[in-house]
Amino acid sequence: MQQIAWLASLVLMTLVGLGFAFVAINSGAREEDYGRVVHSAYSTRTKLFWTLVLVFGPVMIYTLRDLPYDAGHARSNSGPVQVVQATAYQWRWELSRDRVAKDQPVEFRVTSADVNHGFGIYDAGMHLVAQTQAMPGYTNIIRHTFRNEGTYRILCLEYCGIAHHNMMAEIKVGGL
Ligand SMILES: [Cu+2]
Repeated sequence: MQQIAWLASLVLMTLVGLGFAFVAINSGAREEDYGRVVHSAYSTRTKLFWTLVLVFGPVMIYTLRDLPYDAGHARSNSGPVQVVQATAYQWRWELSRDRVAKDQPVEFRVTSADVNHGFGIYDAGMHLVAQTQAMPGYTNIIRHTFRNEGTYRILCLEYCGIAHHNMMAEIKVGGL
């Protein structure tokens, strides 16, 4: 996915660069019939606008479906929701429970007692499975259904001071 995003950015940056180069090279030329140029520029602009709407509208709707916020909600029929209250401190996590069952939705209610932190859940292979921000005065909710047993780690994703790297907690997923 990162690779695709990078390639797409590269192609688009090249196109923008070529556009600038085209304008720079042709900036010396004088156009007599200004009205004709205005007309064709406006019609190009209209076409470009609708092309962008038609291309990026569906892309936006398609990619928004990947947002995790409501994922557990939609599947909450697959079992009772297990609630984990998570509070961030400089520099530790406080979890209301450290064991949850697999294949049942877990609702993490994440907040902070001091500064902003990032709440990231990693699997045994250190792949990020879900994340949200831990903010003082707010409770951010993420729902995640663990499909694999094992020990997951919670790491802070936002630099929060000198011992930021020590902010680690474990949560065990298995049969309860
Ligand atoms: Cu941190």
